[in-house]
Amino acid sequence: MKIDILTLFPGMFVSPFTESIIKRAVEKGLVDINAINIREYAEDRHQQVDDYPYGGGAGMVLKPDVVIRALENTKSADAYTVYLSPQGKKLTQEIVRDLSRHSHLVLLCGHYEGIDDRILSLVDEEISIGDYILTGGELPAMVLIDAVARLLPGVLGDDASAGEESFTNQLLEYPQYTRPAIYRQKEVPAILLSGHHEKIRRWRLQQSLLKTLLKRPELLLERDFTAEEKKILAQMLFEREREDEKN
Ligand code: 9D3
Repeated sequence: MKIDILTLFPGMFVSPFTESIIKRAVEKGLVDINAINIREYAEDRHQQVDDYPYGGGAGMVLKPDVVIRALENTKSADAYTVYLSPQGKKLTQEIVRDLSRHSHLVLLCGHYEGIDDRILSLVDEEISIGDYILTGGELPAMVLIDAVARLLPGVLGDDASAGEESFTNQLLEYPQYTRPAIYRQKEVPAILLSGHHEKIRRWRLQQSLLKTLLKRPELLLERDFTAEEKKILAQMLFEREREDEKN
């Protein structure tokens, strides 16, 4: 996948993609990430990229001719263009999955000052990462790239890619432990040391269900329960009843 980012701050994109998993994906040639300075497409002698808003008001607005030149020069025939903006559709794992199927993404980073509205006709989708105010679309673009890149074939190991099911599955992760078995008097649940793989699998599912119910109950409203999950939930309720009877 090719990813081109149009930004006034290309330097911001250096370190996030030269570390860890994304770095390896770049090295393997699975993703080609390019940050392009919008200013390169300014044609006047001051390399001006923004101007005062018509009608007045605070701040500046990115000039349509400069940004449109940048977009037209960057887009390929199969490019899919995303404008990162606070007014966009909130990024979800489903959108991430759809984006990961494109061969070329062009990401236009919004700016605190805003862009000339006529630029929007060259954009396929407007995306926000959530309802809080940032200073620009650069960090959201990095979030999007990180989320998309890890879905590309070969980026994660086989072990890790199976783990992708967890959010698709809409359950939170079960608790994990490593050595030592007792740390500051806190013990690892005995079941995990038992070697009973089937019991461990069921315990983990139970923990995932319980944690989701307690921390993110709304996730459960968006999915159905399997027969096994219903059985586990019924068992938990039954055990709670018996605890109540004792008290
Ligand atoms: C609140 C009024 N605005 C400032 C004059 C609007 C505004 C425009 C641009 C506020 C912030 C920004 C900069 N943010 C982004 O470009 C952005 C963003 C964000 O702020 N939050 C979540 N997702 C995104 S994607 C792009």
